[in-house]
Amino acid sequence: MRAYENAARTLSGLAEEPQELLESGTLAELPGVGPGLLRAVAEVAHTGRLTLHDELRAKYPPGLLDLFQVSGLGPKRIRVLYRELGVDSPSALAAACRDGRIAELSGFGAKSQAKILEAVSRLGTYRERHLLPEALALSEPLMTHLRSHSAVVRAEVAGSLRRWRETIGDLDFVAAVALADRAAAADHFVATPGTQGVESRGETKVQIRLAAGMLADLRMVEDAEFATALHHFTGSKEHNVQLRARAKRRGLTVNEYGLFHGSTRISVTTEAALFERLGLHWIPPEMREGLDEIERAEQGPLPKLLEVVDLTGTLHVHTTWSDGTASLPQMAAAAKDRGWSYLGIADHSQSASYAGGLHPERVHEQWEEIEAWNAAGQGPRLFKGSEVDILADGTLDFDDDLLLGFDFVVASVHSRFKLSHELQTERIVKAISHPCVTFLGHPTGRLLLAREGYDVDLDAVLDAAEANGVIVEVNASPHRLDLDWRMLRGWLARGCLTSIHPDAHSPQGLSDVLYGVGAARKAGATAAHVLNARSLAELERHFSARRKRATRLLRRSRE
Ligand code: DGT
Ligand code: CA
Ligand code: CA
Ligand code: ZN
Repeated sequence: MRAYENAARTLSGLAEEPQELLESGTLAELPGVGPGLLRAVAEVAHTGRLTLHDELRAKYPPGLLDLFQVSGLGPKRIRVLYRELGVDSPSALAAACRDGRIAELSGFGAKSQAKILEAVSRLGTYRERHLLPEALALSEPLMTHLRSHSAVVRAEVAGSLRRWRETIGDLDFVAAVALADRAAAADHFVATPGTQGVESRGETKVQIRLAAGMLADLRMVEDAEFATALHHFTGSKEHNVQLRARAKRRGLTVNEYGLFHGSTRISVTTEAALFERLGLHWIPPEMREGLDEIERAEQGPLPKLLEVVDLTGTLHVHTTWSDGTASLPQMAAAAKDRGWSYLGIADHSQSASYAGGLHPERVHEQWEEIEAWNAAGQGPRLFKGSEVDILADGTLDFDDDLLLGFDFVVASVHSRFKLSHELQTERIVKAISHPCVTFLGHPTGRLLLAREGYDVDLDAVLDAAEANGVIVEVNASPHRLDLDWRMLRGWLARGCLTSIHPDAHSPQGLSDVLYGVGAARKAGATAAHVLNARSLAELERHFSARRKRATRLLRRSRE
């Protein structure tokens, strides 16, 4: 732990980006950075996460990590508290202080017990926003638990999670519970395993604190109010404001308590019925962002949005050939388990040495493995791809002859994030103008809640992608969700295609397509907008047409 902390401190004190330090080899020369840490930094720099860290997090209760924020507590004391007393969260710690159990521990005493209690009380463990996997992992057991109570007539997740926003502030739940049963239902809700404390509790509203400082709101309403309450707490606020204005124009009032004509309640038992009474077709929660969804739902039914089951396979996955944790056959088997008919392998290119990038000889060896797999015919069909680094000057990290041998190429930026707006734009535009590029990978390089995207003229990049027939991916890693759904709307409105890529580094990572589908749905994407919702034959046709075009263009430019 010390070693990791020291390395983090050293790194944060340096002016250069970790990627640059990795590439130049400077990182390996820094004091305290051995091969293990080097690998760890490379993994974090590239993927935004660390497998070891994920494994450790899975092994310990989530609240345990929050104990590190209690001033005066270090790893040694936390270990004693956890092992001896089962203290696994700040609230458990506070409870143990209050009943004097800390004072009895050897090495603690009454004085340090009092200090610890004070430190816990001062603790503001509220992290502002959370990534989707964390929000889902916390909401699912809560929802199941809530629905298991006999007084709960129906209950749904609302808020930004239901809208599949890329980051989540707090969780919102709406439940239909008769007035007389609310106290019992609230007792049941706050008793969900993992609850760290009750923030507030009224007759209809309960707020609890969960691991990682996440808050969850529960609203209890009459069943007759459920549809409008669910709609209200699903939001967004902007959507709600627009819907209210629409109701008003029609002489009606809508709020969380119901739909009214004067003081008369108009019965609506589902959200669909609410929309219908307001002259609208169904608006999926993902699209309720106060953009143009209400106008569109007035004109006719909204198109059927993309679903995970529409995906026929996926592209842009890594294997142990570069920085993945699973072998090529393991990744292929995992794709098959999902019922996918193809998988596009895209390990890193040669300059990405920090991510085990492949030199041309290794590329040829990998092609042999892929061809042998395909020849065996057990499926899924594997495509030979590469995630090719866009070098600082906008050239690609392999020569043209090698590039022409791939079925597809994802061009991505993994270095020089701090180039000026002009140079960054010029560099990416140049890269995706290369005829061998099939996809633009994670177009802005953002890591949600961790790193801003690079400073680039995204419109100019998208113009170039469109002009060159390059498909802009939705990188479905929940840390990225890049291209952002707001920009994706515009991209799809141009009539251009996207493709949902998990950027998976393990078999489990393939499930990340779920988040990419969420982002695509927010952008109004249907299956027709998405390359990997088409048949294997169509993908083969697309790749071979691109290769023919590239061959022609490259020959012409050589002449
Ligand atoms: P979050 O929690 O920041 O990720 O985002 P939300 O959308 O879940 O926001 P939250 O939890 O503050 O509120 C849940 C929903 O309640 C929100 O999407 C719309 C509705 N709501 C909250 N405040 C207002 C308001 O002032 N006016 C209107 N019309 N609706 C509101
Ligand atoms: Ca919320
Ligand atoms: Ca809320
Ligand atoms: Zn990448």
